[in-house]
Amino acid sequence: MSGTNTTSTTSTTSTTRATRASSYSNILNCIKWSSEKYRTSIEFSMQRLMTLVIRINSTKYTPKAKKKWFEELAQKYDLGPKEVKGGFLVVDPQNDFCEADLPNGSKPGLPVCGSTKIVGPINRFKEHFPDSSVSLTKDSHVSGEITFASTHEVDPFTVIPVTYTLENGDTVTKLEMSWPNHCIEGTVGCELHPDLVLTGNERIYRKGYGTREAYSAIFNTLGEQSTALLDDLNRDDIRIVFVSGLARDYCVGNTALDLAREGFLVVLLEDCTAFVAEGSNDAINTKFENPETRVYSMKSTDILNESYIEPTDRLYPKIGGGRAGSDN
Ligand code: VGL
Repeated sequence: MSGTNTTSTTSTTSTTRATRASSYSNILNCIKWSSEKYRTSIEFSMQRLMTLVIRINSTKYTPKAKKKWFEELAQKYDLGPKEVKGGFLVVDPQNDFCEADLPNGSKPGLPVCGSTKIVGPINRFKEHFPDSSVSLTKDSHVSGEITFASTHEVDPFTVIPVTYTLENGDTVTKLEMSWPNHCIEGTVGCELHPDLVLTGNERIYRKGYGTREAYSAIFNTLGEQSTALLDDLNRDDIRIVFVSGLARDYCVGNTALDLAREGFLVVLLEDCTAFVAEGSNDAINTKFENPETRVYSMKSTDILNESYIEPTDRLYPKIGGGRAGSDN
């Protein structure tokens, strides 16, 4: 499945959801416990925890160093290897959401303020992950899309009633934001930003295509599971998901909240996301701020804290057949 678009739809069993939820609450209990024990704030404990998680998952350090960090983490937080398996998700990093003119000289469909600034931090964070734990999503529309303002002949950014037909023939009407045309499949605006460093082996999921709008990378706006992302994360035992991309107030936000509801520990990388419009979707921001929703906001640069890393902990690309670290 690597490097291919996937559109298959399957459902999660309540058992897997319960298992993840319980491993998640184990992580939380440990953080609370450790913050009391070490008299640090929960935020500090979370940051140290995430720094260790990244190092243990990273492709950039020696197995020996990773073992040392895992032991620190296992001792401090009482976590097993499965519980610290991390994945990196980049939501909709597409040309149409970027601020600059597109590579073909045309204007982006739905430019997101500050979007260009996030590409560098995303690339630097991504360097730590093997391709198999990196997922990207692509907003994938057709012209005449159900939530395009042009389809309804209204001004973009007006809220409109949209009627969806369910499989059994019933209809559901929902209020939806109407958008300028964007991310139409086959156009340059739908393509991934050219400055993203990709190998082609990352997992890519299409969302928002067909007769349903989808902001979340897991469920569409009717709550139907619309990608295989959830099943893939689950199958790979990924329990902690670092979320980045565009836009924080829509697709990133809804994805982060859905992942948290599904029992994952979700870390939203503040400096790796940008808003369609600051304050445009206060409901989502309020949910992030609520500790019950379990979405932790942190800066990627704080997590990638490189202090206390010995030169011998690092794996360098082989130059002249040598490397700084040892392999055991
Ligand atoms: C998005 C608005 C409309 C997003 C997609 O990717 O956040 N926002 N469609």
